[in-house]
Amino acid sequence: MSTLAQQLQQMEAHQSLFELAVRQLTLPVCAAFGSANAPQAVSFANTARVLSTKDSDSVAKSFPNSVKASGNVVLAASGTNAKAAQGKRVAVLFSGGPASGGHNVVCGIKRVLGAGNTLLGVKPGPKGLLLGNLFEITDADVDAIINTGGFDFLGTDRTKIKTDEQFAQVKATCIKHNLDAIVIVGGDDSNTNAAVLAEFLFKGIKADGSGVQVIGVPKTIDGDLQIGDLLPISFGFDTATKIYSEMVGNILQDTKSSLKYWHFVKLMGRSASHVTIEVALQTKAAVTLISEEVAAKRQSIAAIVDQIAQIVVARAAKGITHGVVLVPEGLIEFIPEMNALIAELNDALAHNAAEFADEPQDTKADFIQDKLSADNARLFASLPAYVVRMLLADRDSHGNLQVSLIPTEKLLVDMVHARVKEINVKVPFSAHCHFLGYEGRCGAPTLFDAAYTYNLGLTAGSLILDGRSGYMATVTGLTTGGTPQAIPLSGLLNIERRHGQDEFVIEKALVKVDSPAMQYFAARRAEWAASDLFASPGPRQLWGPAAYQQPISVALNSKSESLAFKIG
Ligand code: FBP
Repeated sequence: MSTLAQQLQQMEAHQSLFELAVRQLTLPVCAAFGSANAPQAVSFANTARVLSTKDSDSVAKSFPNSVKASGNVVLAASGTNAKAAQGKRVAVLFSGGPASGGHNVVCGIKRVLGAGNTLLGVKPGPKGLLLGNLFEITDADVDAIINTGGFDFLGTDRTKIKTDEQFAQVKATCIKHNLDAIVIVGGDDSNTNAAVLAEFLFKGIKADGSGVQVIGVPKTIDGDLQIGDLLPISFGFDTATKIYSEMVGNILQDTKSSLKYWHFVKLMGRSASHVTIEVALQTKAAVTLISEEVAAKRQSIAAIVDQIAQIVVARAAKGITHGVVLVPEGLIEFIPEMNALIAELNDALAHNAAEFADEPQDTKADFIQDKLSADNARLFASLPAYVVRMLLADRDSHGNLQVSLIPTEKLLVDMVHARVKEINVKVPFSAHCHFLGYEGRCGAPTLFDAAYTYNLGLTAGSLILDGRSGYMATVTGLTTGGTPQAIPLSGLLNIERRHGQDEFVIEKALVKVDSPAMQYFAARRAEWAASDLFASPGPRQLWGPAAYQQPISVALNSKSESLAFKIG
């Protein structure tokens, strides 16, 4: 019999009671893979669906090998692959921000490759591929990481592979490790990277003239990698939004208990408001802002602030002096006047970089304000110092404003406070700010993400054993058992102007203001604002009646009959 101290020490290093239990969870697999305990590789055949974008002709010229091989046709599993390749050496890497379920992608690939092939992990992310930092993943690794994390097993980074030198480094890594295939687990930009690499590595890489296959896997908590029914959602979104919803639900419970606070909660998600609308649908908070709607209605900051203040005042008249306001991370950039200001600021900072750098700290704002047009200068001057500071901060490696650093929630609190007092000085308004982001990206996956990612891994591994390259693995029919499919990456590429030049990119999917999820939300929000109808979704469940839930926005948008998902 061990002492409590000994038992506690045994729980260190990922051996908590929870982690021990989730490792034992058997994950359902699509019928195509056969039994859950010994999934088999599937082969793929063309479907009738051909993908195209406005730039398909240019894509065909720049990605000739990929387009010729796939014809931009979607593939679907066509049965067990009796001729699955053997002896393949496959590398897998994570790219971009972390998302729950990444470990299960690795586990799915490893299980379907079986003992006849080798899986190598790349650390960390695309940078690890350039450095040639690879190691062999074992069955014991799979047993340790399944249903846990996070991306901590391999780490991740945001290196964009674009220069000739970087392509040469990738080629050298492929040769050094005798790779046959690479799986890139990432978002829209990382899957664009996968498309570019697939074309570059298509042939002539190895001594016998053959190439290295590249397969993408769709991840991002932002939910902005969606392709209709072919890809209703990226993995990681469900876990992140369920974690945020639990926290917002807890805050809502607190508001109705302490009866005196408004909480302004900014939610991660970069530009798109998918995360925010999902948390709104889960929790029914009093006020939720959707960036895409703000842009569509061309709302000014003053209009947004007035809208919130009127709700605060109306609730106070009914004796409700508390509530929650959900704010999407990227809101600032969608407010037309702020967007115009940011665009002019970006130009002014770029054109006056040297003088701006030499300017003393306390006159930098005045210096740049003088370079702005009258309207933008007026708006800039009206902003509080903490927002101005972030607007003038260094841009990220892609030249973008770091929106997550801008305390939009604090700006709204200050402005709403002032507006409420203008409307009725007697209305109490005491507020707290929160930013929910990093705490949702690496929690143990929900059952939806755990099962989805495991099946995405089985699909990605099967595509490799079927000799495919230049596809993104997907699993469709998530409420009817699941079907492994493959989306030709070249069929998704558009040309966009980025950093002053034309680039092939996979378009970010923003919230559609006429989508079923948005329509449902718009039909309910007045009632959620008028009285406390909130729900507390509670912690995510891996067993029991609440475990089998897909995201509400996904269920609405895909016209599901219930929230339940069904794989297998
Ligand atoms: P990905 O699109 O790469 O999955 O990143 C998602 C995200 O979590 C965004 O929601 C957020 O704006 C950003 O990453 C934060 O980036 P970082 O991890 O570099 O701080």
